[in-house]
Amino acid sequence: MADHALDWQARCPFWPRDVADRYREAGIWRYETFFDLLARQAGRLGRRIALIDGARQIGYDRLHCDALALAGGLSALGLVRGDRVVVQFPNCGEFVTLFFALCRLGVVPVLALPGHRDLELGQFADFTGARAILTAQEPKGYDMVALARRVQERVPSVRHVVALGDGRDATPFDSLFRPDLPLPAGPNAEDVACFQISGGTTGVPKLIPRRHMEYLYNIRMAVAASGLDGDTRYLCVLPMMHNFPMACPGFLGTLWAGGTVVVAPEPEAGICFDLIARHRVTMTALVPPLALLWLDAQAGLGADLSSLQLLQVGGAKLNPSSARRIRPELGCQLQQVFGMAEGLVCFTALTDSEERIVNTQGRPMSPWDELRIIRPDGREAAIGEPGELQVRGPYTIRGYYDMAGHNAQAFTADGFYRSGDIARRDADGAIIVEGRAKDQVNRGGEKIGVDEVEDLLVAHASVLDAAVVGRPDALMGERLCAFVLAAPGTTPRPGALRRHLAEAGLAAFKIPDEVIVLDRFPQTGVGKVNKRQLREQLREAHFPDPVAARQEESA
Ligand code: OOB
Repeated sequence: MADHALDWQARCPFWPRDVADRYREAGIWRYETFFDLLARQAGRLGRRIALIDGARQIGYDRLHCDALALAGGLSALGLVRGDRVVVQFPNCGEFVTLFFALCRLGVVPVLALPGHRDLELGQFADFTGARAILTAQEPKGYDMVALARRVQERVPSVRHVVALGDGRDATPFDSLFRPDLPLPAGPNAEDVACFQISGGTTGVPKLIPRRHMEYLYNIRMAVAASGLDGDTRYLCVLPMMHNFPMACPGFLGTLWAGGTVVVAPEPEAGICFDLIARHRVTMTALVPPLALLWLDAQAGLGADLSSLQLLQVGGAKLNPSSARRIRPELGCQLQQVFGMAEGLVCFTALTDSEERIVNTQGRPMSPWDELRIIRPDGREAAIGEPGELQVRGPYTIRGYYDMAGHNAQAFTADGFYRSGDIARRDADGAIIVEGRAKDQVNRGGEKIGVDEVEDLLVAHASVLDAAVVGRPDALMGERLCAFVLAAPGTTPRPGALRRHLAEAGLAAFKIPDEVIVLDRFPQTGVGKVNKRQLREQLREAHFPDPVAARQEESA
């Protein structure tokens, strides 16, 4: 294999040599890849069920054989160690097989979310020089293959579109299982295993390189923090490629512990409650809005959730009053999870008092995590005092892929990641998230960098200027609200602006829930748009609520 296939890894910042040596010597980073893990589990657990997807029950040995066979087919396509591919899959067992097959070859997936569209996929493919897009077509869903084809037309490096399901002219995923083919040597444990996507605060996508040895450490620690073992039956509800349901501890942690992953095709309470009862699911992970929907659904359904022992909630702040309802209404323990695709993950402990579980976002999962809270004046905060949370450690990246300029701002000179979260720590070291310093909206766990949306709005002929903010919302935590100024002689129409964003290829979850036209923006002392005042205006509610606004618009 040509060495230049791995050249791009030099653009993924690594830990300083002495720090890396310390992590290796302490046994934190071990020489193991994800595929080694699967091979080990297959040898140890044989036909024990690893995965349940619909009517299919797949044993560890079978998953291992399938991943090897799929690696054969991917290799026959010409994919080699170090190549990047964009993967956009719904929740299904095949995603697990694909992940391990890619890990076997050292082909690195950019893990796109199901909601990403032309704009995001194009950026990922272009930015990484991806060789293929692997996607899945559901019978009645959005045309994912057409999306992948449009991206392929624009990005010359993309040679193949592979599709699971009804792929028409794409290479059928099912044709890639080639157990007969010899495989080349696999990756090193310190190679990048996959790219997670950052929520983003700037217009460009930021790719988070996660490496085998540090991501496996992440998984081991998460498994310990949430008490998984061979009897765990984990229902995978959130999109499987996201760091939380993938590795914190998620489906990978479940396989690490020798348990069984049950795939939920949709997060809907009725569907998931059936799966929980049928497969005696013991734990799952949700974002706060889903937890609220499940609570309300259970009040009506009274489903049999007796097997469920642990519900993890994270991705956005869970308010204490909802947190308090989990145990009495769902009959299971709550574990708050505060994490980020860049690394750091905090959990409330299973042994914590109910008060701590309800009121804090837990403690860092590794004793090697270094956290500090920095006040606006640059000093380190005292206990209880809020400030920006900064972190470094053995599974927190030291920089995004190929972003030297941005990395210099997003990371401190001594290697701490500036999370952009405002938090405080209590006397026992637990984190309480108070807010956000970054210009990002957290819409029920889905992160939206507002710059990207503002830039696209301003590109519309009727918009002179745009300011996008979050509006507090009882269910979603925040919804996306765009304020716009009219270009001279025009009248911006909210519906037309939303269509404009969709036609630009923006993911649906980034399209503002409401668009409000103003005559002028409130300004700060230096003449910038005063977003705080815009948020306050929203809170004062002299604007119509989003549902009413939408009805007005469609009328
Ligand atoms: C998880 O990862 P990301 O990368 O989608 O988002 C990270 C950001 C954090 O910086 C914070 O702003 C917010 O999401 N967040 C929370 C939270 N968990 C995440 N804010 C308040 N309370 C929480 N419990 O969202 C993620 C990754 C791994 C595990 C769990 C969540």
